[in-house]
Amino acid sequence: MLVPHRSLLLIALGSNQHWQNDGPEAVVLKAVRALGEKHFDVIAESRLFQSPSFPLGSGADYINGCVALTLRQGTAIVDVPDVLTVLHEIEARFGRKRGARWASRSLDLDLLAIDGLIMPDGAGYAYWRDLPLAEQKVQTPASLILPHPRMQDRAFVLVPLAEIAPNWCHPVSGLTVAQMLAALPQSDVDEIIPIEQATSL
Ligand code: A4P
Ligand code: MG
Repeated sequence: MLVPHRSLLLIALGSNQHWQNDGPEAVVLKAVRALGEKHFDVIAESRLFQSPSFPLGSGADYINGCVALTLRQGTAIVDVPDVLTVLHEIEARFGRKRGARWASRSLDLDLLAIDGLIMPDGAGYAYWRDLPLAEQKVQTPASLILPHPRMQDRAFVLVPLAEIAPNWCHPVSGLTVAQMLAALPQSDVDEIIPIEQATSL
């Protein structure tokens, strides 16, 4: 499937490991620059936030942020799966090694949404969204799932996303980002601290 003309891409960034001389905050900032280098125009950037790793005790605190992108004119990206290929290339440049699900990582780039696209289809999306927690730890999708099947569950995604796209509407639930965030337990949201207020890593 072709990336629809002028579509808005929402990306979540996360890091909880150093890469070379850079800590998680510098890695995320450099990754935003890398996204804007060639294939994408960066339309909006959230602040960065610090939070405990999920599941609790699975590693060091994370730095998270979100960006909104559009495809740059003339980019070689044409098909939707090409977007994920480019994100994986950028992750690899910053030392990402794929280990166990939710293992610590120097850079995670999740494609949250491309406009209101649902991929592979309604049933395929619902399978990944409804996967029990124990299965989520061991099963990994082989192809692109859109919207990202866990975005509605994650305060570390929705808090930064609400800064740049509060009115984006989930094509399956019909909820906006602001509504998904309001549906989370306050205790989850309270753990997501803007880095200027957090103790340094
Ligand atoms: N894949 C399919 N659809 C997508 C999509 N929309 N975006 C495939 C990105 N990737 C997608 O992803 C596993 C496979 O899913 C890939 O091969 C890709 O082709 P991954 O990035 O290797 O695995 P992951 O990051 O461990 O899984 P996932 O589902 O992205 O998990 P999360 O929710 O990102 O969890 N705690 C805090 N505080 N902050 C964090 O950022 N991140 C995680 C990772 C755990 N705990 C965290 C944080
Ligand atoms: Mg990921």
